[in-house]
Amino acid sequence: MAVAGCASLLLIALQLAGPCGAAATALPVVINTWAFRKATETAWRTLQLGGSELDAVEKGCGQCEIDQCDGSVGYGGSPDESGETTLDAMIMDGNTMEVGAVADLRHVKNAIGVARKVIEHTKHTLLVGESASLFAVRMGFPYEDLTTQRSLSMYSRWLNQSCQPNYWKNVVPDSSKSCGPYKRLEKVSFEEETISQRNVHNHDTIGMVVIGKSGTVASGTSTNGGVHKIPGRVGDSPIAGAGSYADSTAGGAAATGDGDTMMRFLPSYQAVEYMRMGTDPTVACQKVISRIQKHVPKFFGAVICANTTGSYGRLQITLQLEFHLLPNLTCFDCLCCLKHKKL
Ligand code: SD4
Repeated sequence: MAVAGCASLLLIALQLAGPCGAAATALPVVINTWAFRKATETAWRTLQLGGSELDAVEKGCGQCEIDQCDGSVGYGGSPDESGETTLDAMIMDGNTMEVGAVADLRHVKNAIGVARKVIEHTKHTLLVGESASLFAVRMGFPYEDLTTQRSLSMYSRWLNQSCQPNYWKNVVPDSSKSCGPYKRLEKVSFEEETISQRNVHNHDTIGMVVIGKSGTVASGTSTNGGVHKIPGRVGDSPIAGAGSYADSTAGGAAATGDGDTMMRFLPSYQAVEYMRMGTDPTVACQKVISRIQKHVPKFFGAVICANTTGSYGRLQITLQLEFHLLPNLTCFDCLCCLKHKKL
C-alpha cells in the first residue's frame, strides 16, 4: 500500500469519482461509506419492499451492525481503554429535520435501532451512556455483552504494547511510552498530532444517505468509534451535521474518519448547504474536506454527498487507496452506491 501525498490523493479521488459523481441520475439512490455492499443492498431492498427512506437507513446501517463491518461498526470492535466496546449512531429525517442519536451506548448491539426510537418515542435528540442503554431496554432491545474474543485480544495486545497508541497528551507518566493511570502535567505543550496515532483501520464507520423516488432524504451513521479511545469519548458519528445530515430541500451527506477533528467542522451540514446553493455533490465534498485540511493537514477521512436530483459524489483523504467495482453495485474506495436499478 503506497502512501501518497495529499495532492495526488486528491487528484486520484477526483478521477475515480467519474461514474459515481456523474450528472443527474434517476431516483431512488442509496449511497454509503466504504465497500459495505450488504448494507447498501439491504437499504435498497427495504425501499423496494415499500419501506420509507428512514427505514432504509435504519436497516442498511443495522446490517453493518450485525455484520460488524470491518470491525468498526457494531459489537466486538474498537475496545476502549477499559476493554469495552461502546457505540455511537444517529438517524436523520430530511423532511421533518428530526434527529435521533445515541452516544457511548453500552451493552446494546443495535445502536441505529435505538437512535430511531429516540425520534419515535421521545422529544429529545441525543441520549448517552448507560442511561441510553436503559432507554434501549425499555424500548425492548436486549441488554448484552458487546465484548468478543477479537475485542478481548485487541485489548490485551494493546496492554502488552504499553497502551500504544492512545489519545492522551500532557500527562504523567509519559503517555507515548506507558500506560496510565495518568495525571495532568502542570505545563501544557501544544504538539502537532502524528498520523500514527490513528491507524488506517480506524475509519470505517458506516454513513448512509438514502434519497427516495419523491426526493425525500434520510441519513444515518453507526460506529464503535476510535480504537482504544478514552472511556466517555464521543465522536462525530452521532452528531447531526458532523456524522451526517439530511434535508429534503437540498440533499444529504455523511462522513467517516478522524471524528475528533471532523466534528469541529460539521462537514455534513456544510456539504448539504453547498448543495443547496447548487454546488455539484463531488465539489461539495471536496470543499468541506479542503476546509478541514487547511487547519489540520494530516487529518484523514471521507465525505459522501448526494443532492435531491440523485447526483452524488465523494471525496476521501486517507492512507489507503483501494478500488472495488462490483456487478449490480458500484463501490469505490470510500463509497458504495445503488441507483434506480433492480437488484
Ligand atoms: C469516530 N468517525 O468515532 C468515527 C471513526 C470512524 O470507523 O470513522 N470509525 O471518530
